Amino acid sequence: MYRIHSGHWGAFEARVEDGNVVEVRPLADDPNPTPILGGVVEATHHDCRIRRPAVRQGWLERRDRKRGGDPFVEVPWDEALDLVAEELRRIKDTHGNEAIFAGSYGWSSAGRFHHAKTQLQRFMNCYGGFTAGKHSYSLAAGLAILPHIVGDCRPLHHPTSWQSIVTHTDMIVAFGGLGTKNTQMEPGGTANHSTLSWYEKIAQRGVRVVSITPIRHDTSDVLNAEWLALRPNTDVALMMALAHTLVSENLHDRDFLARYTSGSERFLEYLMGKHDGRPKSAAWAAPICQIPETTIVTLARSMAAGRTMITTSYSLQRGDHGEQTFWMTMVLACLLGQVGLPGGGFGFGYGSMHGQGNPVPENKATPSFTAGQNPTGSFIPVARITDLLENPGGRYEFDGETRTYPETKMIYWCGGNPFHHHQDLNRFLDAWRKPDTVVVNEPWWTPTAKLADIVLPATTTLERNDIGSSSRDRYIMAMKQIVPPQFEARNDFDIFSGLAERLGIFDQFTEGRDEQTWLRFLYQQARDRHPENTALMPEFDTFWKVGKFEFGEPVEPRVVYRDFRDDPIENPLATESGKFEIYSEKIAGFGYDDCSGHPVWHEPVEWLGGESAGTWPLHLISNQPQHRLHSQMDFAGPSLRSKVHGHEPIVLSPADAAARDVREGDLVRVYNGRGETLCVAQLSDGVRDGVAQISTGAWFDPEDWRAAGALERHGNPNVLTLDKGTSKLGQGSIAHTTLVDVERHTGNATEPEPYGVPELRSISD
Ligand SMILES: Nc1nc2c(c(=O)[nH]1)N[C@H]1C(S)=C(S)[C@@H](COP(=O)(O)OP(=O)(O)OC[C@H]3O[C@@H](n4cnc5c(=O)[nH]c(N)nc54)[C@H](O)[C@@H]3O)O[C@H]1N2
Ligand SMILES: Nc1nc2c(c(=O)[nH]1)N[C@H]1C(S)=C(S)[C@@H](COP(=O)(O)OP(=O)(O)OC[C@H]3O[C@@H](n4cnc5c(=O)[nH]c(N)nc54)[C@H](O)[C@@H]3O)O[C@H]1N2
Ligand SMILES: [Mo]
Repeated sequence: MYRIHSGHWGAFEARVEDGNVVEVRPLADDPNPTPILGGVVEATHHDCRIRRPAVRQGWLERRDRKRGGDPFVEVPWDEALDLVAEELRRIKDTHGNEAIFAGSYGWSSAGRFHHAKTQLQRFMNCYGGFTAGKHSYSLAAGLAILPHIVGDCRPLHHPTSWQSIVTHTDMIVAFGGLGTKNTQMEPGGTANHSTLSWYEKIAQRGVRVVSITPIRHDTSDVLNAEWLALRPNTDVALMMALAHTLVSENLHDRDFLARYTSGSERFLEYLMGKHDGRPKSAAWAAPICQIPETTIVTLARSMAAGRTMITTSYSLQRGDHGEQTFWMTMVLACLLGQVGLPGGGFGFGYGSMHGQGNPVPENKATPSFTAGQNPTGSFIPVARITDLLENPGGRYEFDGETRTYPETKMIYWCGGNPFHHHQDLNRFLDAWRKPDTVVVNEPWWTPTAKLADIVLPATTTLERNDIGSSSRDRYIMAMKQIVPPQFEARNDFDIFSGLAERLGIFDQFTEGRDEQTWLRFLYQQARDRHPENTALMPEFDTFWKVGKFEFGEPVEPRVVYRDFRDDPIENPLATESGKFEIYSEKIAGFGYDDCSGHPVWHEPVEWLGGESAGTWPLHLISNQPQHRLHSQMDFAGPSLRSKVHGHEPIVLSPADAAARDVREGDLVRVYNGRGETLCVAQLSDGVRDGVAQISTGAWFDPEDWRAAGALERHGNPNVLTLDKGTSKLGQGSIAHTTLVDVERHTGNATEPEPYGVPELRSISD
C-alpha cells in the first residue's frame, strides 16, 4: 500500500515493507517530477542517522569549546533534555535572552506544522525570546531594498504569471537565466512540477529568449535561447548600458516615467555622465561585461520594439552590491514603460523557484504555523552570523539603522546546516567556538551536528504527520506518517514540548494540542481565511482521507502592477512617493557609500576586471545543486551518484583547464586566501572562460577539524567564498562574488569522509 507524503522537492507516495520504506514514487499526474526524490529511501534508514541524544565529551566533562573532532557520549533523553533546559535557564538568568542565538536559518522539511525553525522559535518566544536572523540567504539584499523602491515584494513573491507571459510576451530577457534546475523546488512543496510545460508553451509561440549568464545551462534547452556569456557580477553595468541606449535613441517612455516613477531626472544625469563625464553607454559597458557594444545596442532596440519581460534571478542579488541588480532591473523596465501590461515589465526569480510565475488563485489557502512574537526584538541580518560571534558589542549599519551585536553565549540550531550554507567556513568555524554551548536538533550527523555540544536526534518528515503547502502553489498536501520514528529520534515539537515542560511553559507552547489537533487547527484556520473556501474546501477528515486538495487555475492571468498602472492615484505603491522610486530620498538619507540614492555601478570587491584577478584569475559560481536540495540527502541517491570518487565536481572551460594542464576527471585543488578544497574537474564549453562552477551542498569535510584552515576534501565551495555584506543596506550574503584558482592536485589524494559518524561512547565508558 502506498501512502501520500511531500517534500520541498514535491509530493510523492511511499511504500513500506517490514517497517522500512522501500519505495517512493512521484504522483502519477506530476508532469515533471524530480529525480532528487530518489534519495529518500536511502536517506531515511542511512547509517549517518543520529540514533540517540549525544553530548560532546569535552563539553560534558570540562565545558570546553573545542568543537569538532572529539567523541560524543550518548545519553538517555531525560538527561539530554535536563542538560539543555539547565543551560537555557542559566544563560537566560545570567546573560538575558538576547545571548541565545536561535536565528537557526534553514529549510528543514516541507511540512508546515513540524517546520523545525518555527518550532524552535515558538518555543524560544514562549521562554522570553532570542536573537533572530532577519531576511534570508536567498534574498537578503532584495528583501531589504524592494520596500524602499517599489513599496513591497510583489514582483518577487507574486510576479506576473506564466499564463500572461505565454500569451503576450515577445521577448524575455533573463539575467541569471531561466532554467529548470532550481524549479525542482518550492518551499512547502508542489504536486505538479509545471515549469517545463510553461517553457514549452513559450517556445511554441516563438518567444525570443535572451539568457544573460556565465553558464549556458542556466537556461532550459527547450527555450532555444541566445546566450550572452557576460562576466559574472557585471549585470548592473550591462543594464545601465541598455538604459543608456534607450535614452540616447529616444526609445524610452517619458510618459511612464512622469506618471509612475519618481526621481528619474537625477538618475538620468548619472546615466548620461553629466557630472562624472562618463556616460554609462554600451561602449563604456562592453569592456566591463565583455559583451560586444553592438550586441548591447541591438538588444536595447529590440527590447523597445515589442512586449518585453525582464527577469532577474535571485542569484544576482547574492553578489557584492546585490541591491543594485534588483533596483536597476526595475529602472530598466520603467524606461521601457511596460510595467503593469500583460506579459511586460519585470519580475524576479522566474526559474529560481517553482512558485515564481506559477498561477495561483487569490483564495488559495495555505496552512501555516507561526512562531509568535519575539519579546526581545533582537536580530542580526541573517548572513552576519560570524560578525555577531566575533564581535559582541560591535556596531554595524543595516537598512538605515546603526545597530550593535549582542553577546552570544548559546547557539540553538534546528533545521539548518550552517556549515553548508554560510560563507568563509574557516572563519566561521573559529567564531563558532566562542559561545559556551551549542545545541543542534538534526536527523543526520551533518557537519553542524558534529560541531555541536548537545545533539538531539530529530525525526525526518517521513516519521510524522503533517500538511505541506506553499502560497505560490495550488495544492494542499496531506503528509502521512510513513514509518515510525527511527532509533530514538523525536519530533522537534516533542523535543520542545519536553523542554517546555522542564521550563514551566508547556501549556503556552503546546496550547494543549498534540500533532493531530494542531493539524486540524491549522487546516481549519487556513480554510476560514477566505469566505469562498468554506464551500470549496472539504472538512479536514475528508481532506486527510483523500490526501490532497487542488485549487483551480485562475481564469484571469495575474499581471503585477496592473492596478497601479490603471489608477496610480487610487492604487499607489507603498513607497514614500507612491511611485516607483528611481531615486530614493530615504536611501540617499542613509548616507551609505555602497548604496546611494539611485542605482550605481560599483565594482565588486572581487571580480575578473579587478586587481585581485591577477592573483585569483577564476570567478567561482557556487550555485544551487542540480541533484539535491542544498546539503540535504547529499549522502544518498542522485547527489551521491553525481560525485566523482567521492568529490564534488568543478566545471571549467576547456581553455582554463588546458592552461592549468588539467584534464577531465583530474583531482584538483581549488584555493584562494581563505581556504582550499578538493574537487574533480569536468570540462564544458557551457561555462564562460574565466568562470568555475561548484554546486553548493557537499558536506564540509576538513582533513583535520582542529587545524586552522585545514584542507577541505569534499568540494564544499564555502571554504572559498567571501563573508561580507552586500552593502550597509541589505547586509546579504555575497556567495556569488568569489575569486579562486585551480591546480592539479599533486599531494596525497586524501579520501573524503564526509558522512562518517563521530566516535560514540556510552556513559559508562
Ligand atoms: N556558496 C553558496 N552558499 C549558499 C548559497 C549559494 O548560492 N552559494 N545559497 C544559500 C541559500 S539561497 C540557502 S537557502 C542556504 C540553504 O541552507 P540550509 O537551509 O541550511 O540548507 P539545508 O541543507 O536545506 O539544511 C537543512 C537542514 O535541516 C535538516 N532537517 C531536515 N528536516 C529536519 C527536521 O524535521 N528537523 C530538524 N531539526 N532538521 C531537519 C537537514 O538534515 C539539513 O541538515 O544556503 C545558502 N548558501
Ligand atoms: N535543485 C535545487 N533547486 C533549488 C535549490 C537547491 O538547493 N537545489 N535551492 C532553492 C533555493 S533556497 C533558492 S534561494 C533558489 C536560488 O535560485 P538562484 O539564486 O537563481 O540560483 P543559483 O543556482 O544560485 O543561480 C542561478 C544562476 O545564476 C547565475 N549567476 C551567478 N552569478 C551571476 C551573475 O553575476 N550574473 C549573472 N547574469 N548570472 C549569475 C549562475 O550561473 C547560476 O547558475 O534555488 C532554489 N532551487
Ligand atoms: Mo535560498
